[in-house]
Amino acid sequence: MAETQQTNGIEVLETREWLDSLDYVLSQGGPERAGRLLQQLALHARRAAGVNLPFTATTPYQNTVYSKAQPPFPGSQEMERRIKSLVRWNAMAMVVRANKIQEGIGGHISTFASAATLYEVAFNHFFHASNESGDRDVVYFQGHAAPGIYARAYLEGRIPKEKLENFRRELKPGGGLSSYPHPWLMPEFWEFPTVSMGLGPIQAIYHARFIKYLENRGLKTSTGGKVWAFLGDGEMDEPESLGSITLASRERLDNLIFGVNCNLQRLDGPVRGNGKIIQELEAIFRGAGWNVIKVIWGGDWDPLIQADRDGLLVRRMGEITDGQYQKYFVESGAYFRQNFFGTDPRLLKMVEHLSDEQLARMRLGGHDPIKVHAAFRAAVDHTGSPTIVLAKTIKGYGLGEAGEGKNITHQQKKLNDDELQIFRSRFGIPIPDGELHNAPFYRPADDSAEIKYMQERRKQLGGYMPTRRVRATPLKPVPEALFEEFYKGTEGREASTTMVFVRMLSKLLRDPEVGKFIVPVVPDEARTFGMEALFRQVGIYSSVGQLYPPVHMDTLLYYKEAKHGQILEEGITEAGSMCSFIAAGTAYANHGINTIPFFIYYSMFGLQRIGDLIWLAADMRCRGFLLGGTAGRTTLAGEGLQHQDGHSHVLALPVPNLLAYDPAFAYEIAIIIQDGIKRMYVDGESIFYYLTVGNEPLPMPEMPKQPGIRDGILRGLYRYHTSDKKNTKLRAQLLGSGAIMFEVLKAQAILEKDYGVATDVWSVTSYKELYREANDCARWNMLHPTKTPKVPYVTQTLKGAPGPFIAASDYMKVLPESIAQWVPGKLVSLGTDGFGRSENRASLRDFFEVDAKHIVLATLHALAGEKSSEKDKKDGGEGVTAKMLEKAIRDLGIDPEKRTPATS
Ligand SMILES: Cc1ncc(C[n+]2csc(CCOP(=O)(O)OP(=O)(O)O)c2C)c(N)n1
Ligand SMILES: [Mg+2]
Repeated sequence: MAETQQTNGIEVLETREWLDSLDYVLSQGGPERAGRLLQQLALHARRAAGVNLPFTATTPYQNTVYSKAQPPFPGSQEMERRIKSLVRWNAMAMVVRANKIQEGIGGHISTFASAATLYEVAFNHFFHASNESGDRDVVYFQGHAAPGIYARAYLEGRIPKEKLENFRRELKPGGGLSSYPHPWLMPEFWEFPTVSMGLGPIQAIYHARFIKYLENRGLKTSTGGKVWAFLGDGEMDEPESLGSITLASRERLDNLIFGVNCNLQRLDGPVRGNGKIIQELEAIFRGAGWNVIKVIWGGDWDPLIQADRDGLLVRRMGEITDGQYQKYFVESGAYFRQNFFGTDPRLLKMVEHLSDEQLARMRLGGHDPIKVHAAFRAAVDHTGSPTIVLAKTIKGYGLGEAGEGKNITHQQKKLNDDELQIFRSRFGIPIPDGELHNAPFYRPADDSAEIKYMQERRKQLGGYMPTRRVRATPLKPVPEALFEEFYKGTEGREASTTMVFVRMLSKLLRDPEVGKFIVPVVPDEARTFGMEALFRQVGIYSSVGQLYPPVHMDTLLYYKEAKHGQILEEGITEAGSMCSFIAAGTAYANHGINTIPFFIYYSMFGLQRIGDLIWLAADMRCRGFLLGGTAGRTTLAGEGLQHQDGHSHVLALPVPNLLAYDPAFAYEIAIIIQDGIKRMYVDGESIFYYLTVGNEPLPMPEMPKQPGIRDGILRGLYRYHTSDKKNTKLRAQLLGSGAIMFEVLKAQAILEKDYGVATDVWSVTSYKELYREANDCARWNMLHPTKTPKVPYVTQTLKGAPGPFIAASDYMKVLPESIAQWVPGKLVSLGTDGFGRSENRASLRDFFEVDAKHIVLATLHALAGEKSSEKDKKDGGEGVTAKMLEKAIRDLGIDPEKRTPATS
């Protein structure tokens, strides 16, 4: 016992001596010198005696920026506090009023309440709408903090009071404000939809990377802008939040700053009740190579921390779980004293000069403008890696009993009169008691000191934020000559539609006008799509060029990485690739650059896997072309059920401004892409495209010379082939799409030759377009009963075509069925409902019943049900009878007892 004490005694002495020496080095050489010394010591210990220091991914639970190293605050703290209070009040009032007027309309008070200081410091000192080089910062605002952003815009005079009144009532006369950031709904205000959690952070990473891409390729000359992403600590649990963080460090994205509001709570309760979210995130991000800045304690704590020579306080801070910290927020100062400091008399002694009241009000770092400013300054000045600022705050800060730190706070939308009064008094809003009940908005006069101050700050920083603007001027249309070879077809040679597309892409890349704007994006699948020749032609983008001699350098197809490389070869990440697509497809607005992205991927891993990002792209008015490669449930042979896509066109239906095409022929692709570039980049429409392309080699025909074919291709339907057969009573119309068009053409030949059915063939390039237009007509007709009814394009086009309509595609039957009510006749749909199989194309098409023989059978069966056929039979004519059908089944070699593909 005595010996241990003695050992301890020596240890204490020894420790003290080392600490004194270190203090001396610190005072003489500063923190950097001390840091180097410590590194040398660690190295020496390891080399000399194999001392292995225990791995720690975290630093102690204290602020990263040492209080003595804080820069002076560059503004008037008092003025900024008053402005912040006004923003707080109006943000709260907006939600409370909206819910008083319309029960259940929703909104969030507590998210912004906890983040107000983070935003206000940034708005007054960091967010550049324009910097000296003409560059700008882009900011991803946390979706649920929207009321705070609106409240500030109201004070700036950018949003009138009437609109504030209509928060979440967008359909009110005069318009309202959308719940969350939606560029679709507020195209001059919001830039980035962020409310689907996790999509903000991943977008921000790829956006920051795309900015470097633009700069390295010489397309963007202004520099120095930062990408800020303000995020929730609960949000960091989304896989998309963390999934791409190593890209940011690998690419040394020092133009990227994450600000995580660590209020320790999410919707239901604590983010990490039994742990510490700040430490966990620090470990993750440090491990990934980010610069981590923690802002945990406010200035009130500085004297205590400085007096904590033995590290007792810091150790105690590190012991407490987040669940317990949250309890301190709602409990009294006495509880805090007893529970936190009461474990050690020395800790108690540290705070004996503070009253319970004072203890309860000790501010956290995220609520202290000086600490937040210091952290942001350090983040902005940091070079060589991305930065994450982890700021500790209290959820519902300022709401007091109405929610501060409580688990219900996220959902709090109403404050009673007492709570309003307390809030008003705490933040010093000059609204008299008598008027409080309705939580009125409050804005001081334009010439008040507060408004003048905030206007001046924004002027200094280049203007208001957020502001969305189309900054690019329209492109010229791509010359017709570029596409002409595709109108000619392949003269009997076989080519897949993927090959056709890649050839078109390669030509576009060479075009002197538009070439430099083309951004091919591919998630490690270029070889699958036969795109490897592009590696050499335009290079793969790499921010460092190519630091190694690539294999096969002597060949034409070597893996060429270059600083000015044009291809974004993203590796295996469809989500990341989609974010690059979005960054490129919105640069026309964000950076005034008309980049045209072409993102090609396995169609199965698109709308199904990253559908939420595609929805976001739509909201963001993103432009560009999504290419669902190796498409079609029966066209992609061998790959089986996790690869074979037969439903992406169904999943494309919900996205309002996404045009979806399933082209069969080279010339169709040419017409669609040419027109797409025009509509998006010349006419400036807020649309984007989805095209499926297959890998089955097929002879691409010449474009039929018929008037209106272009229009037909774009609108979704045109007649491809008219039967030569005259004088026959049996007539049918076949509708084909994508690779199944070639089965349709085979069926047409069989029907004519073996069954005497005169058969026309139609190419349906887009069921979605047909459905949308027909629906529009039907709606208009319902609303205008006295006017001449509009006839949908599909009805007009198919009018008078005799016989039943048989539609066959590589997609689900529901796709053609979506237009059935507008088809002037009986429609039978053949499609690929069900799980795919590993098989060859012929077997797959037999299994899914979309091959020529099933198309023939479906046609004969439909003819048998036709009125004319019934009549023929009565007349003893040549109508199709059940017996004939039975024979056809036999002759065609169809097994009537085979399993149903839809459910097997
Ligand atoms: C993908 C997704 N899932 C769920 C939600 C619903 N939701 C909205 S806010 C919220 C909690 C947010 O917590 P946190 O990220 O910590 O933000 P805080 O409000 O605490 O700042 C949840 C679950 C959402 N918006 N997006
Ligand atoms: Mg939170």
